[in-house]
Amino acid sequence: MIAALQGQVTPNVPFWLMRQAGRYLPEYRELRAKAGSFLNLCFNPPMACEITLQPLRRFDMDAAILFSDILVIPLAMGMPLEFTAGEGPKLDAVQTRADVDKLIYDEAKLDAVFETIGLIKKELNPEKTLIGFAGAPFTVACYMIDGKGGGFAKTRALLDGNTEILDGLIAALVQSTTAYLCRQIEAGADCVQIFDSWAGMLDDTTFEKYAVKPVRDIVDGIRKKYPGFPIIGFPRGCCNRYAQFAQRTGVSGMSVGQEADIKTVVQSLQGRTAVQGNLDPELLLKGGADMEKSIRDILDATRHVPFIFNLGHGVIKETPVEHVAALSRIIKDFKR
Ligand code: 1CP
Repeated sequence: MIAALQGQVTPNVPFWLMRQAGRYLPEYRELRAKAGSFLNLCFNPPMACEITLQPLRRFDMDAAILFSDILVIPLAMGMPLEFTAGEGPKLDAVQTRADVDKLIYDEAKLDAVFETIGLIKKELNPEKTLIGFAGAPFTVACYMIDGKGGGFAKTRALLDGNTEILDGLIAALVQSTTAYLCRQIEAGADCVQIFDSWAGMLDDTTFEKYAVKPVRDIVDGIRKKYPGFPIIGFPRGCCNRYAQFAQRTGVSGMSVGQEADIKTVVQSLQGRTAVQGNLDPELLLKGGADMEKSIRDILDATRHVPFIFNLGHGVIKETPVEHVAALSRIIKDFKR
């Protein structure tokens, strides 16, 4: 996987899946019930380490992704956070510039995350890649402004009007996220992915200001300390802007959603940035011949460029484990 991120067309196609650790796995559900809450799980290093490794035992992915969440950053900045059953995250929404100024990133609150990385690193086969991650500033800001997932009506209103709160939040998040990712790297992450799940909300002007610039600042900040470090970007739902994003941020890999035409993406990136993605998670849920055809089409389209197989978004929780096993076999049997 690291070779692909360094621009090599590898003989075998490396693979992992977004949300590969999660509710579609019975062994995850078992530990989740024991932990009581999702956040207890995230901040319990032995349990978070175990959950990180569960999918690799079953499906032998080439990479493990740290088990945590993008919303631990607002938590470390002093925002109360809760995950309520069936409803997703709830935060005390930021409403004024004074609320933004009160936020102070306290990295010690994330010590459990760095300890988890250390544990995973000890247990993980050294041939496998350990992926660290964070949310991109814009996506994390969406949750901090609206206080929950969903339509992000308050964030949208700010984008159209007074951007002072959003600008202040983004600046604070660039700082904290850069520091957080550097600590993950120091603890043992081999590469990092920056998830911008809601960047699709942005237009041409705001995309440059809120998706490209903050990620470029984070990439520059990381590489000042760790030159050439492999970083994957994922501005989800922005398939017309992947080339612009890759070129302007300097990421090593572009994670590609299922809505993108993979041939067009391959052409636009010209082998300069590794491609990752783009199987539709609905096809993994469905399985069978349709899934297999789509996997083969993606493998064919990416045959001559650096590529990491993945989904276009996270594994859906009703996905049968046999479908993931079938996917793993197809990828492993494929030789370029
Ligand atoms: O068991 C449960 O009830 C918790 C479900 C869950 C899980 C398994 C949440 C709550 N987060 C996670 C783990 C998680 N989240 C990982 C772990 C590693 C892996 O991929 O296996 C990662 C990388 C994330 C990242 C994340 N969290 C994103 C970015 C990627 C994406 O999905 O777009 C986002 C937007 C979140 C916020 C979040 N956390 C959890 C939920 C249900 C949500 C979405 C809330 C919403 O509806 O907006």
